Amino acid sequence: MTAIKDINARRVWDSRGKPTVEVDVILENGVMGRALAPAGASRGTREAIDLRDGGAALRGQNIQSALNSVNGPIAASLRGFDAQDQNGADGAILALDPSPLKDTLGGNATVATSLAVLHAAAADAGRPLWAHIAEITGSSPALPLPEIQIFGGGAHAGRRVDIQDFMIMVPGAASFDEVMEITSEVYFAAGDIMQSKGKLAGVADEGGWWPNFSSNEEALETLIQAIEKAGETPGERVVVSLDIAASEFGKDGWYHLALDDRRMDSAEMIEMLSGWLDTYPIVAIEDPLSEDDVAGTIEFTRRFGDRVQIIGDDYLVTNADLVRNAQSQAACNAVLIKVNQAGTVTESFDTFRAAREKGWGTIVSARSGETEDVSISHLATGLGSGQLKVGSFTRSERMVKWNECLRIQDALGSTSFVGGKPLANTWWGGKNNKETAA
Ligand code: 2PG
Ligand code: MG
Repeated sequence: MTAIKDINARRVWDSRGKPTVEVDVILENGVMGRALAPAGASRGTREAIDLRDGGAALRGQNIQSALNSVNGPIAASLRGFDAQDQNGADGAILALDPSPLKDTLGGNATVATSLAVLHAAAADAGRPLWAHIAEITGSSPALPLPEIQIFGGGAHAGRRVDIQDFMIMVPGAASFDEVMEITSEVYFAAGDIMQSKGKLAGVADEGGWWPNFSSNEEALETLIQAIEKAGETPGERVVVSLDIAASEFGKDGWYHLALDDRRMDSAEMIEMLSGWLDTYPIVAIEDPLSEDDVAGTIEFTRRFGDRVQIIGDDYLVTNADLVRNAQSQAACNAVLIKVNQAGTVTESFDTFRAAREKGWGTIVSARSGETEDVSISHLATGLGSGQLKVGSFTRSERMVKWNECLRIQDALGSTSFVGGKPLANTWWGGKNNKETAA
């Protein structure tokens, strides 16, 4: 056992220039672990909250109250605790704030502390974080398949398009390295096409291009053209994935696409997505319906669950109970894992296990507000989650995560990459790709 000697929180700044929480956990032997809290913009209503001070200063975004949670009650309760007992440390945090949304301590306080304990324990055990995570969860480590944003939309681009993330995956690549190479070609091809058509308006919150499209479908068409311009055949090595983030424009069973000036009920929304699934090589779709549209999500899963990955983000908020409930209703077949939605590492592991028990897909994900923290690259690898979603292919708070995976690749070997498998044998070899693969 190595006891926690001290815990210090300080204010640092995230990728949006907003204050966030950084926590140092220092052990008796001088070993230290450090982690930073990310922040979402399109947040699920049931996820752990970020405690912010309100008031006029810093637009109400200051986090002194969250720092006080860490430096006060959390530090007092964890001092002397065995850093190797992640479960126990997280249990002690939860005992201080049993509220479902962590609104007493703040999810930003709890997530940074919980992850810092994990880092300290890994350093104390003398192993890389990914190896520590694999060890304590009994998982087989593997380099994840990246899900990479090419255009941003929704809450991340002034709602310039309604759909939030237009992404690619490169399951046909032989290594993580090759995924990066192909992604770079597609990303810049997309920028060139948009520039030449006068559709380029800058870069969105997560580093994807900020589009000036006149319809959501134009974004999809342009993505396909970019894949082709990069010398690839869409649906072969490179496939498409979307985060609809439908809670941002859907409520009470109604959906309003501002760009297309279209109001739809749940059934019409499903029909529109069905058309996209038939037309484009889309293999994964996140939050296709809003978080309050349970019937729609069940219906969407019934119709398309055998051919695409249907990922719950705002719908499941990294909550093991919500995952089990969705499984019993046959809603979704995969879950996004965001540690700050749950609030602690242990709760995120529980959600991961609940998903895996029923054969669900698991995608470790960043937030739109990010930092230099690379914990999620290690989490995705150590858990063998299968996929990692980080945002786009520019800006250091994104690239630092991809680059960390490349360093892990050196340690693990390129054969540990989950992609490179024959398409027809995988979930991404869904209908669209089986036709191409046949
Ligand atoms: C999402 C994330 C990342 P945010 O919806 O999946 O793209 O966005 O962090 O704003 O919730
Ligand atoms: Mg999402």
